[in-house]
Amino acid sequence: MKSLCLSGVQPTNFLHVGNYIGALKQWVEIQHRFPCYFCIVDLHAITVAQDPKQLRENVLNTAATYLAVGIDPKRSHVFIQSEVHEHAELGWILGTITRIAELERMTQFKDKAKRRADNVGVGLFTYPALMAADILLYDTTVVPVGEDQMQHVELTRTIARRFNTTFGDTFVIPQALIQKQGARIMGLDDPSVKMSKSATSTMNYIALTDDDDTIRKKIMRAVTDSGKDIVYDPDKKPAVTNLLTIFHHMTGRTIKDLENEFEGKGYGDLKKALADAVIAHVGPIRDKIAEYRKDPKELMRVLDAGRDAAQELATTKMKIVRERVGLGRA
Ligand code: ATP
Ligand code: LTN
Repeated sequence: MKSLCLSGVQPTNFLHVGNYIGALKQWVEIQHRFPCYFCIVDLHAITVAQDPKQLRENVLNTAATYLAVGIDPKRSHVFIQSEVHEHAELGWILGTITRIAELERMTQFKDKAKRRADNVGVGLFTYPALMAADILLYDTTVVPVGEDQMQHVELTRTIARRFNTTFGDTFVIPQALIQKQGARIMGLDDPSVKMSKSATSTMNYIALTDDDDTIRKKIMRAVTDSGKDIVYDPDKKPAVTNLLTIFHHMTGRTIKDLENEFEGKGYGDLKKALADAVIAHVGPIRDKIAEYRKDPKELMRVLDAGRDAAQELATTKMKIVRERVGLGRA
């Protein structure tokens, strides 16, 4: 079976180092091994209210970010989910074989629904069926994501198997690809919750577009643990563990090496060095994002080519799906 990689990010805000470490950094490596499709999932973004003008800005910022971190459009296809209509169509079909009880178990739904109790749209609930469509439409074998998406990929596998059993072998069963360290970067202001684009405080995350001063300020103000040892211990030292994990991903240095360097030193020393490391790594990415946004011609060209490549596979797959399910006329 041919390997194919697909993943996506919601254009709900500027991407942050959690998105980068948990997802995008893996994409950059994977594109040298498999054909890759990276989408900007705007249909998912509207499962919570978005300002229409801002959404379009966010779509382009997200595309610019993909390229700025090193997604190579000569190797990988970058496209906007809503521009390939088959995503919505297959999402609907898969929704008809997805069980309410399965969707009720999704922790992302439970978290997001809790935060806006009086304003939960049906789309937020059926979100995983659309994500399954994104993945299954392309015979995806590998889905590189952060840990929070594991449950959605598991459900995608269940839905694919159910469809195959009911209608005949149609979909490839995909697999999530999750990093060992860094699959769940925590908030700088609260190491008990994941770093998130939609966090209420901007102190929660380091955006890939933050300027040097902002990066330094956010890191220097990051919450730390009691005690003063700088050791990797997710249970006893969640905040320091998070800072060490980010440090590891920004520099490639091992956690052991970092623990040795900071033995006998204070949290302030760790934070100063981490701020330097993040600025050195994120600075060039930020500058490239700005370049792509200033001259959108290249971005448009990449998104057009990506859409056309995705459309070709999506058209072929949906023809089979319609036939298997018995939709329309022969
Ligand atoms: P939102 O807050 O709008 O839901 P988000 O910041 O959680 O957004 P997504 O668009 O949902 O980001 O996720 C994009 C990718 O980044 C996914 O693969 C997701 O698993 C990964 N990701 C998101 N947050 C983190 C994190 N804190 N640590 C590691 N990976 C993450
Ligand atoms: N739910 C994902 C975004 C997403 C996705 C996908 C990721 C939508 N469709 C397909 C991988 C493959 C999230 O990051 N919140």
